[in-house]
Amino acid sequence: MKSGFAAIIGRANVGKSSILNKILGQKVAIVSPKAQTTRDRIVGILTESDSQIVFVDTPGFHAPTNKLGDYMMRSLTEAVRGVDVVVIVLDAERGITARDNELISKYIGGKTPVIIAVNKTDLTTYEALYPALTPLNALPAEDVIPLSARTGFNLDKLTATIRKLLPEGDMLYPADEVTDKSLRYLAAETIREKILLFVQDEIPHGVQVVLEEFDETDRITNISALIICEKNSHKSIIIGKGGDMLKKIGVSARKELETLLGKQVMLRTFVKVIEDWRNKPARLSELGFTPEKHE
Ligand SMILES: Nc1nc2c(ncn2[C@@H]2O[C@H](COP(=O)(O)OP(=O)(O)O)[C@@H](O)[C@H]2O)c(=O)[nH]1
Ligand SMILES: [Mg+2]
Repeated sequence: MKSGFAAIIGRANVGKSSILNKILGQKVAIVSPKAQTTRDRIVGILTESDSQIVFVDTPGFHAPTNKLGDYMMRSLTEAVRGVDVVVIVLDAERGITARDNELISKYIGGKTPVIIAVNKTDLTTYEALYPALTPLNALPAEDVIPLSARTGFNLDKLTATIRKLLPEGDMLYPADEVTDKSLRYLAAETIREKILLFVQDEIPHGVQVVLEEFDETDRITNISALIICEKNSHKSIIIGKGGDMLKKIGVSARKELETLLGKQVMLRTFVKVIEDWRNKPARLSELGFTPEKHE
């Protein structure tokens, strides 16, 4: 039996969470076209007959502009500490940026083996990708793997390469566990994902969703969600004309939650303003970003 931890890191939007979800065949991390969708480390567990890979999904590597960003970068650093393998994800379509190179030079050549995963190959051609792979192949990485979270291309190669690098050991989590996050957490995140998808511009970056009620019975789950945003003007946009936007968010989230929970969901949403919460340490910890976790 082999078991161990593999951290998935990379700049925003390269598809870290998508790769994890596709490998697990289950959505444990929300995904969106906007940067900084993932705010915390999320564990996803792949158990097979002779191995257990514990993936650690992380926030995108960026230069923080507020205290939430500081928290996210601390969470990234912590997530990488002590893992057996680091997977650096790059974006095949966008190419290698200065930010990618920063991460590469930070982690490659250290004591933890690094795999470079070049994601989104479905958006490019071999001819276009090949020149970008050449310099990567010269790096002291365990392997450079072109792959696609969308189509699933080469994800088996990624897991096989990780497996080879893991130490011998017993399972670290129960075999039937897929994530360290609760259904309650996944439910709140599902609602936040719909806000990231439907609400324009920068507004969703200042949104956090808190569940005030999560009450599961045999037939139905009652959920009350508080959507926190930073300004009154944002609140009006999230609610929309005649409540249209909030309704759209609610309907879309409810459908997904019914699939996740396998039963009917009664979802009620409320919007509340907490000015500049992303810069207030007390508010951050109230909203689930607890600094204690990173001591
Ligand atoms: N075409 C394509 N899009 C992808 C792929 N992987 C992720 N995406 C998209 O890229 C965006 C960012 O994905 P996400 O997983 O949230 O990236 P993260 O910020 O690195 O976790 C989303 O819109 C995804 O649907 C892929 O392999 N192919
Ligand atoms: Mg993510």
